[in-house]
This record gives sequence, structure tokens and C-alpha cells, in this order.
Amino acid sequence: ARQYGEVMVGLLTDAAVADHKRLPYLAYEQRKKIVENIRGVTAVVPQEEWDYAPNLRRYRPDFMVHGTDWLEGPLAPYRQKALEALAEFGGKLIEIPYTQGVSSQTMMTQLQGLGTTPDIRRKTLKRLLSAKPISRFIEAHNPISALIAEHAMVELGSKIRQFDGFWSSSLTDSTARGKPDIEALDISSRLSNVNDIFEVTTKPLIFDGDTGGKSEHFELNVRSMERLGISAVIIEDKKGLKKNSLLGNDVVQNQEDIVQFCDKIRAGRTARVSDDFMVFARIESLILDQGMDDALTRARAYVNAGADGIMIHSRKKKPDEVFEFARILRIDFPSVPLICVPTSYNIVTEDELAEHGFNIVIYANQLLRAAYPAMHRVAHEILLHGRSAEVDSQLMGINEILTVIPGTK
Ligand code: SPV
Ligand code: MG
Repeated sequence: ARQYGEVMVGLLTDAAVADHKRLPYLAYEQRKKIVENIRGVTAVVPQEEWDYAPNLRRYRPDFMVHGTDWLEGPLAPYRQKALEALAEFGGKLIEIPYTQGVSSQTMMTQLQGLGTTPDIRRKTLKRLLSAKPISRFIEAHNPISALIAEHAMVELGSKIRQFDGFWSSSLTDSTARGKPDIEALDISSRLSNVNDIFEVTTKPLIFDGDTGGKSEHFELNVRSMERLGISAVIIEDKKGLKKNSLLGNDVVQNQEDIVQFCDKIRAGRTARVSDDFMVFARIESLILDQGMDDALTRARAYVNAGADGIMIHSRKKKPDEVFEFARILRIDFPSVPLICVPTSYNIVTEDELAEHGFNIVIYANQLLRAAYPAMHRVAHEILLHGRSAEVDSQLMGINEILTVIPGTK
């Protein structure tokens, strides 16, 4: 490019990349510094979308230089659009042979091998919130389920869809250890589980902090979570013996006083060492049939007390009440991160949630619920047949299980 004149580089923003693939390892500003310092680069400008045409029309370069990787495949339509834009002002397209074997995907795989640090991992949730309209988190109750969540990927045209991070669920952590979801697992056991997950993954994690316990304990626990590299804790506004929310009023559960809960939010936020760690407040008013007004009053109070985001929970079959909540809350708080857990209203799509103003969707228990029936079925069939031949077709091959984790062979 330097041979043709002054070089301006259109650099994809984090939001542009996140719309198509995983958030880049380095943030836009970091990448910009690197590219600016390449000899011959005169300017680096943000490219806000995958399509080059808006920047071409804006800067009207004499030449556009691009690799040949877009001659075919999912990028080909963008080549066509670029050619049309260039034709409007007589710009020329120069294509240089694509360097094989270099791709952001390969780099991502190599980086995964290198791992990450608590600081980098913790920051990622804030980066996701500013780069994506909605981020998707999925429950991981042990390292193998986390590895599945880390690597699961589908290709949709030119886009790659993946999970953005993990949810450490009190329900699945408890269930996996054969305990009820009543804050019976102590925090060291929950955090040790997260540590095991972090040993083999790189994505950010949101921690289900149940009620947060006593404020004095919550402050200490915030420090431990932050140090580990957890990005956010969600505490729910219940007191006393908490039960799982999806049980609703079938069991006795009490909601916390608003002022007390605001104090707990403040205590948690004051205890943080860095701004990257977030304390989200979870509202149980709809779960406990306290009504929309109560939910909204609480949301306003919690945000004013400093909550970094609001999770509204619901056990309805349809998303109407969480949509209504989001619509009204957004009038006063257009940008506070909004989180939901569509377990009962699972017909809702991520696009619909994003349209209604949600920023994080949590698939809170699906991996454990998938694993349990499969194990249950196989255990029964082995008992029934007095051998394992009949279940073999339902199982992963021995060769596969030996190589599912690199390094076994
Ligand atoms: C969890 O996953 O533990 C949650 C969400 O808190 S729910 O089970 O719906 O209460
Ligand atoms: Mg929970």
C-alpha cells in the first residue's frame, strides 16, 4: 500500500468484530497503537462494521488495498459492495495475494493455549457490554462443561456464534455436589470450582452470589472473587433461608428490605479494588408475586445505590413481564446493563431480548440438565442388561474420550 501513497488503515472496532466472531484479544485502542506504529501508516480510522463501503464513501481513497481472501466465500459480498462504492468516485481496488496460514481464528486458538490472566479475564465483561448489544453466558458447573462452553461454535454465513462467558450457578453447583440450592455450599467450595474452571478456559465468568450473605462477609467475598478474575457477582434481594427462585411461592422465601439490600450493594462495591469488577442486583419481586411496581421501585433504588446492573428474574412461560419491566426501567435508566435468565420463558430469542433492551442473557442450567438424563439412562440400561454393550451407541468412543483433552496421549 505504501507504494501507492499515504496509507490509511480502517481498523475494525471491537463492536464490529464482536458482531461476527469472538471479541478480539486486544481492545481497539491497543490494536490502534500497534497499527499506527507500523512504518508508512499515516492514519488509523475506526471501521464500525464488516462492510467497507461506509468508510470508502467517507474517505474516498484513490486506492483500496485488500487481500485476495475475499474473492470467494462469505466475504465475497463485501468485495462487491466495496467495488460499487469505489466506482462512485473512481477509486481503484488493488488485491494482493492473501498470506495463507494467518487468521485471527488461528491466533485465537494459540492464545487459548497460552491462557489468560485474572486481570484480562475480569475486564472482558465490561468490554463485551460496550461492544455487543447482548452477550450470552452459559452455566458451567465443572471444567469439562466449561470447556464445552468455551469451544462450542456455530458458523452462520460470515459470522461465528459462540458463548461469551460462563455463569457459575448456585443451582447447578449445588446439584452437581448432591446438595440442595439453599446456600449450603460454602463460598470456598464455590470459588474452588471456579478456579478449576479458570485453569482450563479464558472466557469471563459471572458468579451467582445467592443473597450475598451478611454484608461483612460479602465484602470479603467480593475481594476473593475479584482476585480470582471473576467479572461480576449477582446478588438476589432475598433474606433468611433462600430457596431456588423457580420454586416461587411454593416454598417460604422472603424478600430483603430495600434499604438493607442497598447497603449490601454499597458494601460490595466499596470493597472492590478495581472498577472492572461489577456488582449486579437481582430482583425477585416477580418471582414472589410482589408485582411490577415493587420490581421497578427496587430496580431504581438498587441502581441509585450503585448497582452496576440489574437482573430481573421471572418464572412465567412468556417473556411479557420481563419485557414490560425493561421498557419502563429504560425510561429512567437507558444504559444500565440489564440481565435475564430465560429458563421458564425459553421460547424467547436472543434477538427479541436485545430488542427489548437486555444486555446479558444467561442460560443458567442447561448443560447440567443435559448431562444428568444421559447418565441416568445409561446407568439404568447397564443394570437392565447386565452389561454395557446395549448402551455403547449412546457413548463417546474410548479413543475420543482419551483425546478430548489434549495431552492425554
Ligand atoms: C441459578 O442458576 O442458580 C440461579 C437462577 O440462581 S435460578 O435457578 O433460576 O434461580
Ligand atoms: Mg442461584
